[in-house]
Amino acid sequence: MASAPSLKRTESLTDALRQSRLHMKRCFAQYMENGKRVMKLHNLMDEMEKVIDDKSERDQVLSSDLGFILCYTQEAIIIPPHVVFAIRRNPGYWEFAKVRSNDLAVETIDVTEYLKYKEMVYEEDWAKDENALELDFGAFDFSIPHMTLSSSIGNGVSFISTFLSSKLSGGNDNAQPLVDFLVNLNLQGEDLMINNTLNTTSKLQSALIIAEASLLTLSGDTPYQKFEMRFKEWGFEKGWGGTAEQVKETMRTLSEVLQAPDPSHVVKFFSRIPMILNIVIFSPHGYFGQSDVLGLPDTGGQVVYILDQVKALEEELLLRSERQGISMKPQILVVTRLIPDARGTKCDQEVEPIHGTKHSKILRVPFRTDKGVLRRWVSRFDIYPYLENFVQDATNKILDHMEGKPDLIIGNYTDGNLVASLMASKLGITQGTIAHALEKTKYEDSDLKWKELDPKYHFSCQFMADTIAMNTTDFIITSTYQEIAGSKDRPGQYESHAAFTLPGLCRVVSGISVFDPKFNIAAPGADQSVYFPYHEKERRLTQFQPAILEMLYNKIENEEHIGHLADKKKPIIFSMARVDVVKNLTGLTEWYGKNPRLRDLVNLVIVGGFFDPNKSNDREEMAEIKKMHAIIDKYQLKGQFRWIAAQTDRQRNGELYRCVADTRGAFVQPALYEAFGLTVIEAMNCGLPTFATNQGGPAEIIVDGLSGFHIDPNNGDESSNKIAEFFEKCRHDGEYWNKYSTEGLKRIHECYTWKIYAKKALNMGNIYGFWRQLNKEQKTAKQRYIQMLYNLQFRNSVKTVPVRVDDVPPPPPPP
Ligand code: UDP
Ligand code: LCN
Repeated sequence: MASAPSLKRTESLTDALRQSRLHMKRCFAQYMENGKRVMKLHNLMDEMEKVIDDKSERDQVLSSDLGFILCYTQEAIIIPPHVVFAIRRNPGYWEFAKVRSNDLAVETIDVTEYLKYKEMVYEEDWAKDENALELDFGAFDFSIPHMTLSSSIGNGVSFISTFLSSKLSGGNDNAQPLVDFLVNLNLQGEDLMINNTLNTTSKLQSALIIAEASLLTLSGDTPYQKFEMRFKEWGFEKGWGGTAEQVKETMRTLSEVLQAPDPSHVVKFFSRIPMILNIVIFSPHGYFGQSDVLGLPDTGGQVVYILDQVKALEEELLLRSERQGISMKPQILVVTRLIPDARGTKCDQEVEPIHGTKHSKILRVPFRTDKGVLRRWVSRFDIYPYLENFVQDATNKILDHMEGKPDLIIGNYTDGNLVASLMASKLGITQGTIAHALEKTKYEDSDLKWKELDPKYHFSCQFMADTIAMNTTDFIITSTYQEIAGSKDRPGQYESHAAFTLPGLCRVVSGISVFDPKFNIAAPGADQSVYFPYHEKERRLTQFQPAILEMLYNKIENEEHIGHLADKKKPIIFSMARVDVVKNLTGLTEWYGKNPRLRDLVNLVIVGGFFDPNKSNDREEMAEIKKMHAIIDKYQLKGQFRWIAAQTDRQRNGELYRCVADTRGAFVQPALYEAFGLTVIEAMNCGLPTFATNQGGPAEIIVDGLSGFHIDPNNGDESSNKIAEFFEKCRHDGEYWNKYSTEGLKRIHECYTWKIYAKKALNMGNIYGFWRQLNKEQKTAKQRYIQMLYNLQFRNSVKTVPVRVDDVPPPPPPP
């Protein structure tokens, strides 16, 4: 965990306490009153209110240095007579200080000591055990450069290319690792770029000069085959380009890198060389399919993301291989679980070509236990006992399908990232990870309370699997900055793994640093052939419109919709999500119910889940469904509100967003927390003005008041009034709605497209492919540590997860 170098630490806290000593003493005495515990900032404030009941006095205290420090306090641990503060003034930067309540003496402590205080609340004996297991992944990173600025977090490629450019400069010897790397470049058994003839920097530089001169005599479009033989004699292999012009540009870039490297040339060169053709993408859990799977347990945006990602990556790979002049075709395999009890989906098929691609497939491998193949679905929280066999079986199948090793392995979510780590380290392949959402920050104090939560969530496995994968992987793709390092007030999802503790199991004093250059932001897009603007009339999928209008407006209540919209002229505010607590569709419905102004201005339509709680096999979902029915009754919403069951047809959903835009309505994403929020960018792509939660990814997607609006899910009145104000303004100003529709689209085109994503992701694959070679020794040492941890600790945690047995025997084999 980084600590802020410029802060005066202890002195500033001591001074702060001195400023309002009397009040502070009372306050600290109050904190002591209920004994040892963990307090969040709002708890500290509430307790302060109890002892300083005069508001002006309280304001005075809060405007002092102490108030300033309190604002940055994330939590405090009360272990009488001490209050121990965790202070975070900037993303990634933490300080820890201990204050003695009776005399307000202050002492700065390190992260290990801080974690021990936290453990004291839950497991004092273990906290005091001098030999308790402590994990320190950072101990292996001494040779890896780290960023220092919070603003640089997530710009790994740019940081590494700057570092590489200085490492490669200063003489031929320094550039030799790049030459060695190019000599060894090989894809599917074919040597590329240069052969052993050009095995030193000076030989390569001279040959590049000769080759470039010869290229000047050729017209730019001369195919590589025309001069291939001559180039081979000089030591060049395929991969430089398909035409003389392309070859010249790649050679010129390399010459620049060898002469005086600068970061932009390093990035450009690595974006041009053929290092990746075959990619494996792991997403083992849930139902992974191309139709009828959304709405099934654990199956949401991750599936949408991966299918779109594959299309974009394949397109970019095809473009690149043509530009590189190589004839081999890329292949992407999405590897997931084969589920024999497929509930009408194709999840029981071993191989399925991916729509919209030429060479990509889904490969399904079943979970195998001692009792044979597991037929039923298992929750992502219970998946750990099956993963080792899955890796073995999947690896064999992948090697078979690809007729060799992949060039890049990408994992998704905890299970996929663990599996990717095991396979990538075994085969020595570049690895990337994607979390979508890390579970740790979703539940308060989930690390400290792991024992209580483990029977349901198996966090002892999940948090360790995540930490193992973060440390094994070569690079991490995130959708937003906040996913890594949060915001000013809220720590990021990865940041929460910087230091944490599972009392009784292990204390992670250094899990991952958000300043590690492996972090990169590459935001996903939405498929623009499905989600395109409402005003592109000639592209509109008119065939769906009658059914959509029926679904929105008819008065019938059935299995697909309940409620109805009496006034069809009103704009619609629309939301679509899985019906779980965090998505907060019930919250939105209640805000609407409570706000007569909003009800007067617009209708509300939500899409998600089923109406019959008994159809769900998820307790949380059942409760949300029941709550929704209660809200509809309580606020008498029928006539202004329509609830449509989960919709699985993406094409039709695209048209649905556009039909809502036709009403000059808006999309509302009210989640209590959203890791990224694909629906937000789907809506914006369709030109639908969007209001989205300020908790998580959407806060970054939308610039509040410019390309849409932020709403506070914890302040329903304020949020519903903000929406009402928008529609009031729209009533009076015909252009107001258009402005937000256009600005939303502009934001998408600038930052959130799959094209931008694919370029970034493949550049990462290449540059980190080289980086891992440069840091081989450090990587091997860390890998050994991880392997030991995996064997001695993680496997034991996995043993605590029950192995499922199918309730019904498998059907007899066909005669
Ligand atoms: N979705 C859908 N039908 C539904 C609900 C959601 O097709 O009834 C789609 C939605 O269009 C989006 C994805 O599921 O593509 C949800 O992704 P998001 O990132 O919003 O949330 P997640 O479910 O991944 O948490
Ligand atoms: C999971 C989530 O919770 C969403 O916020 C993301 O948009 C989705 O995955 C795709 O990454």
